[in-house]
Amino acid sequence: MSIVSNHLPTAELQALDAAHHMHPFTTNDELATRGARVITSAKGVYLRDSEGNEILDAMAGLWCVNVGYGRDELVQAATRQMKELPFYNTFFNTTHTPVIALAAELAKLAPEGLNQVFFAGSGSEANDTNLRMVRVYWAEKGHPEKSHVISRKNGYHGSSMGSGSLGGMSYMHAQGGMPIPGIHHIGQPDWWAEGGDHTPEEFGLARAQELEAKILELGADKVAAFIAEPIQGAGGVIVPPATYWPEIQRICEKYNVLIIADEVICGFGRTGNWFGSTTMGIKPHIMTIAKGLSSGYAPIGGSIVCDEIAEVINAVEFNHGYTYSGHPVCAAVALANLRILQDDNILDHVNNVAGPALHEAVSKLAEHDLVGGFNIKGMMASLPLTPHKETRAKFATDAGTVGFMCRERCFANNLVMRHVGDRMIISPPLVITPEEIDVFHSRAKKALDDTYKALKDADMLKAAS
Ligand code: PXG
Repeated sequence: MSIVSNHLPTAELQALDAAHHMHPFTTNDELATRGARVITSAKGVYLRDSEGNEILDAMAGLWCVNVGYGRDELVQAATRQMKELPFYNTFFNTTHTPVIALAAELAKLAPEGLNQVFFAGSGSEANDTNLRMVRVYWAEKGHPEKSHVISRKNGYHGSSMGSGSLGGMSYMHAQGGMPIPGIHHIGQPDWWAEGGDHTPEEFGLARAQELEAKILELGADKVAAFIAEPIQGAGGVIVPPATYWPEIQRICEKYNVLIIADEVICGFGRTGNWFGSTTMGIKPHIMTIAKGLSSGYAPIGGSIVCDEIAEVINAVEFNHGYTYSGHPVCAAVALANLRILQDDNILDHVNNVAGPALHEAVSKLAEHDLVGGFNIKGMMASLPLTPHKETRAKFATDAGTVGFMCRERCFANNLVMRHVGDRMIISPPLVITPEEIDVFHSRAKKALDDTYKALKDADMLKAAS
């Protein structure tokens, strides 16, 4: 076997990567000509690459490394569990202590009435579980036709056939036969991009009422559930207007439609509470969890299910599950991660220290000529880029061109900010300190200055007509 280690020159690692590794959501041929960035190690909020750069990770990996890199407690938990019981399944009438402890802890942390957990290996798998579970629930209640699910354009729920169909990403639907039948998408509450002359409150209400219109169009007796992220993440950190969620809640109650809150990004402290549902005042029947559940140290996801649904599902054999449902090592790591979040009072840190500091940094960045405003809740934020602040104008270039240019200049300044179209996204580890947020601010400011200059030089500061 060839030895591949961090000691190899970057170019050799890149060549091997290009020869054999197909990256997700990537034009691999294009990447092969540039070479992938090779990350070699990480500590706290900083990544190190194969060229020795120390990069501030303002995306917490992929919205997940909530407790930061290099937490020895998580390494110890995995090591202990690997030695004791590296794997056993949770099928065939068996269980094990890590999964028992994790399910019990999640029931304690979840909102009242959500007390049972079905485990999966990822957010995508968990949402596939949810799709089947709500359909089985209604079928068992004597309403098999109550099977349609309503979701939102530009929502993200995963990449499998089921979860990708629940998601509303048109570029995903364009490939491979998605969405599957029985899933319907309504408009998103993105006031900044789509609100026009409406106030945010009017717009939030109007977008929520699209749900009522869709339920009436399909027939309330056909609609099983509505699924949404409390705050859209991959869609661009879209914090809905205050009128949105109360109206959604009212509509779902009126028509007996279940609410699935996808907490994969919002969960575990990201919005300042254990769950985004609490922050946004949602009463969900099912919550999807993953990412921050283990701070990304081990792949684990799941569905936290309300008593009413659990009672029905538990009375039958639900023919569903994954080899790694409740994987003991992942469960042990998740449990240790939840302990860190509690022992280190990370929610307090988010609410009283890091959240306010990030708010200040982001609002200062929003003063930049290239930035049209900002969205923030807790430790997730976005900065929409615009050629004209006052009108929230879009760029004349294809959506994403300017965002990509800015992301590249972030990298050049040792900062990871992701772009969604022409919006810059910020979702750092929750443990980030005010001093590290200062570093974030100065690198982000420099990246914005560099982008602005490049746009000016190329005569690209033009609004779409
Ligand atoms: N729900 C939500 C809200 C997510 O953000 C998933 C489900 C799917 O989870 P898994 O573990 O199957 O990936 C996600 C994942 C991005 C990006 O570029 C975001 C996600 C995944 C990949 C990329 O912002 N979110």
